[in-house]
Parts: sequence; C-alpha cells; structure tokens
Amino acid sequence: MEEPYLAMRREYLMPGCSLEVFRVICSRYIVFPSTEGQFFDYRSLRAFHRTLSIMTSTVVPILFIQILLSIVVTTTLAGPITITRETFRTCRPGTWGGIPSDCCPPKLIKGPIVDFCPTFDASKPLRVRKALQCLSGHELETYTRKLERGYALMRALPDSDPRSFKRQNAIHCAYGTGSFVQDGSTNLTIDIHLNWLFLPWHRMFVYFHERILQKLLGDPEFSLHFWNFDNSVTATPRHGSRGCYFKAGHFVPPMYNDPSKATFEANRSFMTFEPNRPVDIALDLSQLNPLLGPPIFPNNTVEEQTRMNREIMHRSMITLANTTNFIGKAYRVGDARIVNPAAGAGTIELWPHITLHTYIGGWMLQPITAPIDPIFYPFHANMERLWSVWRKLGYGNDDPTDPDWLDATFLFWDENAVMRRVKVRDFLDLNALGYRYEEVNDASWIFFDNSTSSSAP
Ligand SMILES: [Cu+2]
Repeated sequence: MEEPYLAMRREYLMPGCSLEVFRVICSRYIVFPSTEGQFFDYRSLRAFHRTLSIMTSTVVPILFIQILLSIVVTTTLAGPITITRETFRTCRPGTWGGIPSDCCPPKLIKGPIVDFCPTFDASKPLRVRKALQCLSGHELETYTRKLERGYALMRALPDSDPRSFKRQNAIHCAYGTGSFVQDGSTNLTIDIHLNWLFLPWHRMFVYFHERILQKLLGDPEFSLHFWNFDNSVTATPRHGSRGCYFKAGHFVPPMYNDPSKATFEANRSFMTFEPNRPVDIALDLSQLNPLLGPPIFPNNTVEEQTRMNREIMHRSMITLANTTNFIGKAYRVGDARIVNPAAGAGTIELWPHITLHTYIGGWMLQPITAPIDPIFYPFHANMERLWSVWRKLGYGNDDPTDPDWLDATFLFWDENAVMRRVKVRDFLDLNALGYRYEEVNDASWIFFDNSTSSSAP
C-alpha cells in the first residue's frame, strides 16, 4: 500500500508551481515533516495551497519580471563611473551620515574640457615629496614660508575661482556626499569614498592642489611634503641613508599645530594639541556613528599606542590586504552608493584613513568639510604613498585590471582653472606624474610581530 504521506504529497504538488524552485519548496513542505507519519493538518495545507496559488499567479511573475529587468539594466549600463558636463548640470544637495550638504559647483562648466595626459619630461629629475618630520633648518624655514604664501594666495582667491581654498573643499564635498548623480539616473548617486575609487581620486585631488600651489607660488618645482603618521618608531640607521629613517612621524607635524602658521587649524580634537601624544589610528570602527559625533579615544601610553598603530598598519597593509580588500569594493555605473564603511572601503581606507580623520576631529570628521583643515593634504599625500608602498611589498599585490576601474573618469580644475578630464589609468605611475616619495621607515610596521615589543625592528 502506498505510504499516506506520498499520496498527500502527490495531491499537493500544485499545478501552479511552474517554477522549479517552487516545486522544490512545495514538495519539501509536504514530504519532510511527514516522514515520521506526523502529517500536517489537511485544512492548513489547503490554506497553504491557496496562498501559494495566489503567489504563483501574481507575486511571482511580477518578481520574476523585476529580476529580469534589473539584470538587463545592470548589464546594459555597467561601465566606469564617468563625470561629465551633464553630471555637473544635475548636481544637487547631498548627505553624509545623515548630515545634509550643499556644495555643488556651478552647474555650467564654462570653456573646454581638456583631457589630462601625464607629460613628465624624463630628462628632469623627479620632484621629491619629503617626510615632514625630517625637515629642519633652512629647508623647513623655506618650506614653511612657501606654504604660508601659497595658502594666503589660495585663500585670497574669490569664491568664483575654482582654485580657491574654499572651492577645493567644495569639490571634495560634492564628490563625497552623493551630490553627483550617475548620468541617466535619477537616484544612483556617486561617491569617491568607501569603494575602489578612493585611492586614485584622492591622489588626483592632492595632485591638482599641489599644481595650484605651484602656480600661485610661481614655483613649478614646489612639492607638497607628507605626514608620515604611520611611522611610530625612531629607528637605527640600519636601513640606509637615502631617506628619513631616524625620526618617528606619529605626532601632528609642528608646523600644522603652530597658531602663528597658515597651516594651523583650531577646529581639531584636544588630543591633537597634546605634545608628545602619538595619533591613534587603531580605533575600533564599530564605535563610529556620525550623528553622535566623535567617539571617546582611550588614554593609551605612548608605548601601547605605538604598538597598536604598528599592529593595525601591519594588518591593513599586509595581513588583510589582498588586492580586493586593499583597494576597496568595485563600484561602477548602475551600482548604488555604498554608505556602510565595512561594506565597501578597502583596508587602507578604514585604517588608518577613517580612524585618523576621526582622531583629528573638527573639520576632518566628515567629507563635507575635511579639506578646510590644511592637514588634509599632507595626510592624504601619505595615504597615496602607502598605496605605492603596498604595491612594492610583493605578496601578489597589484592594482585592479578591470576597465571599469581604469577608465573611471573625473573632472578637476587645474592650476589655470581649466577643466581637466582625468582617468584612473593616468594616475597609477608616480614617475609619469613627475614625483616620488622620500623613503621612510616603513619597516616599523612591515616587520611587526605580535609577539615582540614596540622596539625598533
Ligand atoms: Cu575624501
């Protein structure tokens, strides 16, 4: 005699279950609980049958069509994020972390848009961006004076000039608050944070900032030096004499903390003004909530902080840093803006980038205002230096080869206020851009070993 549950199963294999997936679900629903002779109540099965019949005749076809449509739209539209005149025209107020922003550039781009091509003259030596902590004497004085003058001139430019200090902050704000919308879309906004655009876009941003300073100073050889915040160890000179190895860089550079200097900014966390307090780049990111303001940082000793910073750098640059994890999540046309750091940011964007922005506080807390603080620029110079270091570390580290990354295209005003069309692929080779970074003691975190103390490697 046929098992009762099999008979019931046959009866309740619904003719309306046209999709295979539903056949499986339907048959499982009846068979599995019945194997021990524990049958469902017949009436509840009938109710279930009716519900599924309604679903299969109405809801399922609608869902199916929606899925098909989204696949078609995505495959048709996928491509590199591309900023155009139209993107500027449709710019609108944005938000970051629930905070509203209103920083669109003028909707009409006047004049031509000129393609940017690296035009480095190979017969000239590369300019060198140096570690701020190793500048001293005449070199430091000259550099400080130049920055003083450069920022005075930049701040004096009218708001109508896209090279003004204020307008440079505004363009970072527009790119970082979902103010730009993907062309042809009404709701897919663009962000250059929390995805694979983070590193190249900020390299471009600092590059054009430097070119504007060069132009204002009348000094094409001027280089914006970097804040070597990741270097927390004063090393012995065993690594050679070509670079800056003898001095830790994990304090706020004095010229950025001197109220008499143009590079000073008062709107920072009190911690940044405490002499001899190393920065904390190892914050637990789960504590971040933009609407609640900055979290409370622990009062670590210098030795504890040094160890934690080296550990997090080792993790962010080596242990966790395969290509995808390091560069950040793919982000192309058709993709929604990523707003959860853990969902899209590369390891380097999380630590030390977000953690140090948070530690500095004030304007630096959010992309709406971050470049108002001049420390943004040497900070981000070091970020892109670390990208170069990561590529040289081995471990198979390499940049993505996906054309949707390589051909992502942005618009920046150059030192002559001419709009330039810039692709990621043009910003991968520092030599082609005409500069390099002074060597520093990256060994302080490269060779970090959990089992050792914070003494120099
Ligand atoms: Cu940014």
